[in-house]
Amino acid sequence: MADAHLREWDCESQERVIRFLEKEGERLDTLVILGDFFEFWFGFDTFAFEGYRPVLNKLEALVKRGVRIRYTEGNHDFGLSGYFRHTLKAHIEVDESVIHLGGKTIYVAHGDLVDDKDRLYRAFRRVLRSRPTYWVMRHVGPKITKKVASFLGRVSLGKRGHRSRERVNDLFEQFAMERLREGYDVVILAHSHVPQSRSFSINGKEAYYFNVGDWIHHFSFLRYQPGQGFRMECFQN
Ligand SMILES: [Mn+2]
Repeated sequence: MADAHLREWDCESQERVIRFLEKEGERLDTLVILGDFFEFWFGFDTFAFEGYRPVLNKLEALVKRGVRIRYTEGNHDFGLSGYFRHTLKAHIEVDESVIHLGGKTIYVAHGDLVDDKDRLYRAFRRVLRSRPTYWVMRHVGPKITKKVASFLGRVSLGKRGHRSRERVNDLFEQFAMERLREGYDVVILAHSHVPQSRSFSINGKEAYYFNVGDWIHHFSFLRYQPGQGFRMECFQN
């Protein structure tokens, strides 16, 4: 799952995710978070997100029951170490990564780098996710950093409207096709906030692209079950 964009102290959106995790927790082996689970998270030296307590308590309970968490950083949650690594024992990926499941090679990424023409964003991302910036953020602390983050969040929200949904879906599909042609069996992305499930035949081989969608409008997720493969689903709450 991805793109819940949970906000601190926002009980309603957190409660929905909590109900989902409660329902699935019993049979869940690994929870894969594909970024932007939080509207903002940064790995400060000390715990700085009391407002996420309800959902974090749920994650801690799952981990205690033996569920593993695998977290790919998004463009709103990064520098993840500290709490996620130490308390939740999460496996953290900063960028794209590869998962092997049931004999398939799976490419996973948040998806904020899908548009290779968006040079401005790429430059911004490089600066934002650099050692000097991380040093400054840790140095000025959570209070100021959160204020700056919420300002930047509002700016990026205004920018989002420029591209039509079709154009965004096309971009993501194209990107997925390129990875599939490179030899991956499955490509899983997020970030577009639109659930997608496509199958292709590449060199006579079945290949799949999934976008896990979001938890703002769709409450969608991708389930993998051994023997049954992948299936996009929506949480009915
Ligand atoms: Mn995103």
